[in-house]
Amino acid sequence: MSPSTSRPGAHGTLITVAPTGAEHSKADVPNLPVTVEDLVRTARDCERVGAAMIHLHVRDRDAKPTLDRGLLEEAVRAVRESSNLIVQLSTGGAVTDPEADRLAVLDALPDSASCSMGTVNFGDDVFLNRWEFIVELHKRMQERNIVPEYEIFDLGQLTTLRRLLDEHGLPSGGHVHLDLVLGVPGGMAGDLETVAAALRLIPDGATFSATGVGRSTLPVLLASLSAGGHLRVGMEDTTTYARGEKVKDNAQLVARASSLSRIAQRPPIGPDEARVLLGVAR
Ligand code: KMH
Ligand code: ZN
Repeated sequence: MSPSTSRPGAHGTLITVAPTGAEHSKADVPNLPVTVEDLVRTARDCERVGAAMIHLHVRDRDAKPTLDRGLLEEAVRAVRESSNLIVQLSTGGAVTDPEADRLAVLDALPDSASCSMGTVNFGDDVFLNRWEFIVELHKRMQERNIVPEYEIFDLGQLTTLRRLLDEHGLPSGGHVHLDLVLGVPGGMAGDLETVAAALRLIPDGATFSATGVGRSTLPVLLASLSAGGHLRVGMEDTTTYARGEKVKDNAQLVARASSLSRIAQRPPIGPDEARVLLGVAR
């Protein structure tokens, strides 16, 4: 099996920014964007330097992760109004979020949503994704015309993705895009060998991005670029820019990804080209 490099837009690099996540506390990472205003500023800044999609988790007034419907809708609306980025909501949430709340994220009608392909140890926690839950997420996204990004934390989850597509059909938009998340403690290792092993299991015609958590950020980024893959970067996954140097802001990570994409002769694609690549209608 081989991922697609012939699809429109695949000559360039889709850069997704994941600015916040659910794991870092504001106390530990004071420059983490947590308010809607922060997210709007981040979206604008990151679009300017090469991002085409934003993967959003939202926080409450106390900067704690939440799946509050009103806040999700507000964030989707605000980012759409202030940027042209494709808006992807996380259905992964935090490890403590119940399935019903994670499914209800889709009612905020983002352009895209993440859909994790299996259960994985997540540091000292467990990120639970039962088969029936995965199927329900997939079906609800089909019904609502939301384009999934399948999150892959371990190699076996690529087998689950194939089963999902075989048994329940293609996603909205008809194209399969997945994100390899490497380097989570408990998931697949963040190195070149593991990226290469994943490539063999990616469904024909699918596109992929890759994300390396923590110190695996750069090895995974470079491996993905060299394999014709796309990139996800951001403070959800990385808060250290270089040894002993904290990330300044998300745009700094996007700018670095853009520069390396240009060097690889696969420059960043804009949001409209990314919509064509992913089959996002809006
Ligand atoms: N926060 C993690 C438990 C996703 O956004 O879909 C799950 C996660 C994946 O971040
Ligand atoms: Zn996430």
